[in-house]
Amino acid sequence: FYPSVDPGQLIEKIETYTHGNTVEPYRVLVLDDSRAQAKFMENVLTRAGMKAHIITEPMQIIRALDEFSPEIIVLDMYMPGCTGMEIARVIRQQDRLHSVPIIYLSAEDDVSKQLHAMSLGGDDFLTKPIDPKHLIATIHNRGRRARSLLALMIRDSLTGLFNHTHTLHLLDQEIVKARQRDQPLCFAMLDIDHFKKINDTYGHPIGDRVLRSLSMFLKQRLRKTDHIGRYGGEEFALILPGTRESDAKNVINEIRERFAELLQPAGAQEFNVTFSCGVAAWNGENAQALCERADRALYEAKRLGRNNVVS
Ligand code: GH3
Ligand code: MG
Ligand code: MG
Ligand code: MG
Repeated sequence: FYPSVDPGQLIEKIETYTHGNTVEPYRVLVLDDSRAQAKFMENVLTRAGMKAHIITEPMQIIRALDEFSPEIIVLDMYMPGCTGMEIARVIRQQDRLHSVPIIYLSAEDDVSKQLHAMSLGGDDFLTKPIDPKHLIATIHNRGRRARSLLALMIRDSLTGLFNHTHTLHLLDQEIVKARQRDQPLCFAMLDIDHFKKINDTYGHPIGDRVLRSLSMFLKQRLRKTDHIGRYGGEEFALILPGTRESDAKNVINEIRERFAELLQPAGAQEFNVTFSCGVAAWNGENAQALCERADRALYEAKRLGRNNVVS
């Protein structure tokens, strides 16, 4: 039933409103045991400007989730040895995949069975034969909402920097890359000096503005490939891929000196803010151990009198 319509024709129209601008293509994972259906899906998705990863055996799902890291998952219902429902249940058990939309695509037309499948973690139930326009529109809408939700989930709302959880996730990823590429990596923990006093003297809103001011400052001065996170209240984490310890220290010291010169306005008054920083060069250890070393270096920087960078 599938290739009765020429996908190319209708997809071109869809493209104009879904991918008119330069959005990263949605990564869509499709599991369907029918090779013909799989091929059809690949064709439809690719022509709609999406990145399709097609698998035809349920056993391949674990690896595909890991390596392809899909943003949307399309599941067939009936396959040898396994149902789409079972797959959905497994996916939903993983925190990391909690908000990834799951769309069933099946010939099953018994509504009670469809609802049962949805109750196990599916977001939509589409029936075959599917109109490609309908399929693409569903995937696109689900994908767009999942993306905007994710964007909120990984950022800190005050500064717009990555939040604590995502920063640690990025650190894990960068450690994997550094190992694969045999490249250096530095992690730095940065903490504003006497921040409590700033809040007490000028008020909490001014304190918040200092946090935003430092965030902007860091964003402007670090590389595109670096990651900046708000690790805690007035603590920031810097992940510097491809950077050696001495270079990291130099860059951060330069930022420290410049930031300390900035005058922070508070009504008719102005004041200066400094920070201390601990840097640790990755030496093959895991993320937790690396963080602990940076934290110890930060503690040392505070102990030595603040407004300095220690490795
Ligand atoms: P040190 O130099 O040793 O780091 O001293 P400190 O005062 O900076 O450190 P301390 O941990 O004693 O105080 C941190 C303060 O940061 C206390 C807390 O109220 C404040 N803080 C945490 N989060 C925020 C925030 O989002 N906004 C504001 N304005 N203040 C915050
Ligand atoms: Mg099937
Ligand atoms: Mg602190
Ligand atoms: Mg502090």
